[in-house]
Amino acid sequence: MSTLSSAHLSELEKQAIELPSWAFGNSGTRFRVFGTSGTPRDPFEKISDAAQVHKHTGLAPAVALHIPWDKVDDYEALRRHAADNGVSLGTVNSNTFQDEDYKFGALTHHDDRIRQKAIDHHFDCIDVMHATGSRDLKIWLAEGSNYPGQNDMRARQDRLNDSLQKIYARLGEEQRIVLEYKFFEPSFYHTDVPDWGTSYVQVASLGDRAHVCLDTGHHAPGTNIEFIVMQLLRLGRLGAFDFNSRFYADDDLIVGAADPFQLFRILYEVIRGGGFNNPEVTFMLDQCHNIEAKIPGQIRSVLNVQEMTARALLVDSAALDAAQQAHDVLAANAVFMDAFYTDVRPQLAAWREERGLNADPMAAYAASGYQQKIEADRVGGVQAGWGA
Ligand code: PSV
Ligand code: MN
Repeated sequence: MSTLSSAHLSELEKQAIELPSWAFGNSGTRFRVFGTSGTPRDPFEKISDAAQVHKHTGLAPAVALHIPWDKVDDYEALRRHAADNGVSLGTVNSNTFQDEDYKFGALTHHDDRIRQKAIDHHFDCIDVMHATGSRDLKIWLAEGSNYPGQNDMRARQDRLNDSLQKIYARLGEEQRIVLEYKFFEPSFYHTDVPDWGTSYVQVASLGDRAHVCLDTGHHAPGTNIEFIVMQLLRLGRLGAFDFNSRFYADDDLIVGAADPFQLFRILYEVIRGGGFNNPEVTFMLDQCHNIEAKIPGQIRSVLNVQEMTARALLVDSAALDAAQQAHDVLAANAVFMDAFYTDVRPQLAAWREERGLNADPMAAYAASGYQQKIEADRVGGVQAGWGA
């Protein structure tokens, strides 16, 4: 049975996973959004909650923001609040899906006024990034059509490219765009950025600081996501992951919950392709906790990513290479499966203690009293959620 070497552990020590601010707010399905006692009322409280995840795991030093959900008067103050809590502000997500004007598109819209409004929103996001010290602007577009013939798909690609060129030109020297794709929803016939190929074509035309964001929940069932990971790393355009898991559509469930083996396979290709602990490839979560507790939900998520990374590090690459060269199909597969079936949890727990963390971050959070405190303190106000 393989064990993690000190080289593996020092790689794992550097692992960093950004948390989405919206994971701490209320969320739900289109049927119901359930309120939860203790839910943050503003972005400051979301950051405080996110900091708890880092405190107990050492894995989550940054928090991604969503504008306007996380709009504040003073971004410097938000940045200081994050620093005081031991975290930093990460990726800024734009939002062009909750405004009447965007019913038929935003960056692809045929009406110049509406398209400019959407471009201006991204300019505002870039201003926020300067204040928060964020490097990445993540763009996910809810644009497309529901019926054949409804739209000129080609003209929309051209307008999208023009819009992205203008946003890209506005970026600071150190800033980047990551363009996320999603195969359907909210549009059901065509989507303007449905797949990694479209995202790649669009970002490649912009320049070196534009990359693809791969959300693990945004593919058709059965898609070989690790192949896409391999290809984007090979092309030098994998900029970010939005990790989550899915059973059916864009379920935004806890990463590694639905299919830990898929997460393992993805992380193997990340390591193989040089994307692990590579500052060019941001690891982020994009999840919602509709029915489970939010802070422990995030703790569980980052631990799942750490566990599957540890297992992927255990793949014996020399043995794998030898088996592949010899066309020994079963031996090659066995090397993979041996690593996947290795339970790394006891070793990670012991290692956590060596680093001054609790062996069991879920239990440590439960015993900390933080949850009881926020439930008692956060009375009144409006709980944060989609649109707050
Ligand atoms: C909508 O599908 C979505 O989940 C995208 O994945 C974005 O990353 C996220 O919302 C935040 O805008
Ligand atoms: Mn996403």
